[in-house]
Amino acid sequence: MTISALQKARAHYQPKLPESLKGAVKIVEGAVTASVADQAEIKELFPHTYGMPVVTFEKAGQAAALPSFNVGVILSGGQAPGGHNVISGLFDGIKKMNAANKLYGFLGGPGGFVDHQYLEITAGYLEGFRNTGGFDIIGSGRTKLEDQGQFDKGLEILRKLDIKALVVIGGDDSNTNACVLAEYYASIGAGVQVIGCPKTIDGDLKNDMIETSFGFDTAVKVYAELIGNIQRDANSAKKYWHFIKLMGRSASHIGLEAALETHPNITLISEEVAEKNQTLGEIVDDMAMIIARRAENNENFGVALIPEGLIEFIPEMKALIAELNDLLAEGSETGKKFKSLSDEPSRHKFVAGILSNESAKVYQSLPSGIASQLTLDRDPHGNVQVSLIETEKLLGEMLKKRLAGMKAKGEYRGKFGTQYHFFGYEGRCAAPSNFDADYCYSLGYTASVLIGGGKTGYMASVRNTTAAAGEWIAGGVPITMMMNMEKRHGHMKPVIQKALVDLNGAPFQHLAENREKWAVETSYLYPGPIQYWGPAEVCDRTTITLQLERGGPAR
Ligand code: FBP
Repeated sequence: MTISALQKARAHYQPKLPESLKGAVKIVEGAVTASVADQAEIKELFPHTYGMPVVTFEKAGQAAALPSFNVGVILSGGQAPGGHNVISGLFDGIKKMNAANKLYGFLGGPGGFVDHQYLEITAGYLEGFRNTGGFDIIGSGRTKLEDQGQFDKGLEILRKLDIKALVVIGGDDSNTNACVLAEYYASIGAGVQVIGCPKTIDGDLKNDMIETSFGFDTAVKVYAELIGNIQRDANSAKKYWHFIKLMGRSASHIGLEAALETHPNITLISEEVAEKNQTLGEIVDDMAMIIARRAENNENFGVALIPEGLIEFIPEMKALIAELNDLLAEGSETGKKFKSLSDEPSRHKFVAGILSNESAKVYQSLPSGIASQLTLDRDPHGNVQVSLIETEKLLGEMLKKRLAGMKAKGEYRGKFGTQYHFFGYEGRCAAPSNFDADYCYSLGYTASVLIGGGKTGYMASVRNTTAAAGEWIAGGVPITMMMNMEKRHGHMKPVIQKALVDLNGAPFQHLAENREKWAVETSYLYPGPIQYWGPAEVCDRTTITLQLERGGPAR
């Protein structure tokens, strides 16, 4: 295989580990835990894995000799930079415990576990993947691991390969499922441990014990570089407004961090839109005011960041989407009828006819292309595939009309040229930043220590991440501690609480304090590309979000 010069040099990078993981490790148990909410229900649903203590690792004098064991690993959901380093840390950790230990990777995500598709990850195979982006070492997938049949099927292959522990690398849904699996295996005395690792570029799997999900750091730095480049172009050509949609299915952490890194003119935050109960029309009005104010200064250009999940946070759109989910559900009569119509105008007419009056009004006010995107197939979790909805174009098109109206009334005298972008896939497989390379390797290594310590139902946790890597605190957090009950597909289910943008938190407050100035003035920041070698303040810096959340300055 031919590899790039960067890959060649990067292969020699030795990720930094917390001091506690550098030699023999002692596992120190803290106090018992409780779930973040709905304690009675969660306790009843997880009798074997509820209430376990948080554990932290400390340096020990000597490592206890362990008999050899085998481990399985699954990559679940969307790609995130650093997944290969989690696997490298896990591999090195278990090999250090006993050179005869083996690591098996299930292929193509949870589906590979159920269908018994796997490969052994050997030292030679792993070599080419260290410090690289992507999940191609074993592939990923979005099969939901949630019913007993799948768990039993998976147990067959675990038994065949003599696997003692399974590591699930995934987001909130995948780790919820990992916890259910841990509980099930404990309840039947299967003798298999299950450990989770916090992954997602979306940054919404975090809490007091999990400071950030891996991949967020790298992905958002890639987007910030691109946004900075576009801002410099906009400020040079002075003729376009750039509408940039940023990935992040639900929470707006990516948009918020990208804004803190680049100071664009407009940043929409979905959580704020929901809090203010804003309509699409009101969002467009606010944006039009900023465009008009910049035009008064002859600045007929700008950059607006739009979170991918926005559409589902606008109350009227949320109601419309919920109705569409029910009406077009697989197997429903209306869903079947809809699918039987082949041309777009008949589908549009049919949908408008079955919606409630309120939602029909909203639906019919949308450009037809966007309306039809709302009716596209849902993902396996029943979610609208927000990455397929061109919200950036929707806003741009609505603004064109709004500004034309303002012009007719003499309220706007500018020119409005648009460019549209969507950044998501550009960042999900980027070569991990030093932070993600170190953090992921530490998470994988931490998972190996949890396995060696006989833990199950835990998520690997590495904290104090704004300090130097040597001072990071490694350990494990019972997954049940992060759970609450939520309604999913009409039923109350135990799930890991998703972390949306906290409007009272320091990162959002920093944006709120500065956005008026960033809107009208052109005070762009140009962060440039991720640097892998050079001064620590450039190469090892974490995200501004993490820094502010941990009480630090915004830089
Ligand atoms: P995960 O939560 O599984 O990590 O995936 C996140 C994400 O990148 C979202 O930001 C995005 O909406 C989604 O995946 C897109 O997934 P896909 O490429 O499978 O459509």
